[in-house]
Amino acid sequence: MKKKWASIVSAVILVGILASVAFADSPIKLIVNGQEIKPDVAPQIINGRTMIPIRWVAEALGADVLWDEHANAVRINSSQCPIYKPLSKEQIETIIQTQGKHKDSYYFDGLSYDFVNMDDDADWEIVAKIDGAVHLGNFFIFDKDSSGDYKLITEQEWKVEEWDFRNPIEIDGNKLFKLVTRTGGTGLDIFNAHLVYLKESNFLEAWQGTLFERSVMLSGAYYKKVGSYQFDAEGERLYAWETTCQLERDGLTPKGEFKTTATVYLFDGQKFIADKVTTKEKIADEIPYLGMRHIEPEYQVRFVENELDLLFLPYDNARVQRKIMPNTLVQVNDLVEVENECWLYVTVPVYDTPMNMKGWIKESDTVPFTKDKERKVQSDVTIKAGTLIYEVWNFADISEDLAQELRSDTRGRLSEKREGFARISAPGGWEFWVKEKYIVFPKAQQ
Ligand SMILES: [Ca+2]
Repeated sequence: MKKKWASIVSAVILVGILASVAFADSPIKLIVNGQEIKPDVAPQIINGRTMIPIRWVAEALGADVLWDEHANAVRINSSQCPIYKPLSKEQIETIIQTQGKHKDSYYFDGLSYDFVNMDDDADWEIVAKIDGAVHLGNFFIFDKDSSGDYKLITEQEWKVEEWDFRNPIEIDGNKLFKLVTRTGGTGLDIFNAHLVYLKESNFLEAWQGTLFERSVMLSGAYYKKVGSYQFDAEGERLYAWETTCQLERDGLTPKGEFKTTATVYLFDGQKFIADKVTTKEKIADEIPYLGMRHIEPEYQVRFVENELDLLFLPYDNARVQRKIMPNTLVQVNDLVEVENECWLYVTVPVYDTPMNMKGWIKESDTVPFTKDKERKVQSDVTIKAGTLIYEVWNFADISEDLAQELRSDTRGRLSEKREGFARISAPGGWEFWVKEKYIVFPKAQQ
């Protein structure tokens, strides 16, 4: 196996300072926000430029560093920039009042905001949302213009229930972010997923689909719709499906047949458009009948003991997303019955890129996560901050001189055990050894 961690350590950033030769003999200090950081590889001056191991800087700033093998790239992800908070809540309220459509009528008690770099320029945008009531809210994005002022580039009448700025989907050079909005009214409740992005300061929506919809508006015509989607980064395709069922008078109990539709979308450079040919001919052949009955799962996690394929859709021979490694604990998002077989829509721990981490597996290929399974878990285990770790690849190279304290709680896969030590494969291809007794295993509920 390739020493992936070595690539990370050797990935460096250039500090735009022409270092003086006079300092070359004494070690170069790395100070982040006033605190000295001691990286495993000391900063060095090479050709008059100061080179610093990037992991140490990025993690000190609260970001995750990932080694993306497919793209041959180092990815640094941060949901927020802890040092970059250029505006206070009051200042953001003022900007919203000045530029928003509704001026003084915003409910600022429900305001939350973040600074996110949604595109590829140097500036961080402000994303803000106001939770007004169950179905009411506002969503804003402000972009920094050339004079340094924040300018409103979109305002949506959206009640944003959930936003994820940490795991963008990259397509055609755009970073797509997922938002979940909630709309409805008396007797109607709808959750929609939106994939949005910024391009040249324009706010664009690449796709929108239903995640959940319940209608108890018209007597005798109650229904529930449950949907989801899956993204195929390699094929630049989006698979979406929706199941509708009628409900009894109690507005909860399903009755009658379930109707499921699946659609394939292709990215046309701006948005996802339904690929009618593929959908009609290919999917119709692939999924002659995909009647999914949704069941409320009685558990939140399941244990996968043997290697398993994570599939795009809940049927045998569906496209494979990735492999699930043995002894992995998976998060259960959904449970459906397809042709008398139970399928789970799960999230699996990943260590390469935060993509294609959701998919379908059969419930019968998993077992309940019980107390006796706790110590069998290989993915994920946690190593607590302050634990001594040894950042070497070979067990034989471990020495007390190399011991260093782990800087933050780290999750990873327990890949190998040797003489009381364990090798942990952490996100970003980062490998280190730790004494086995310091491994924190997940706890079973039962
Ligand atoms: Ca930006």
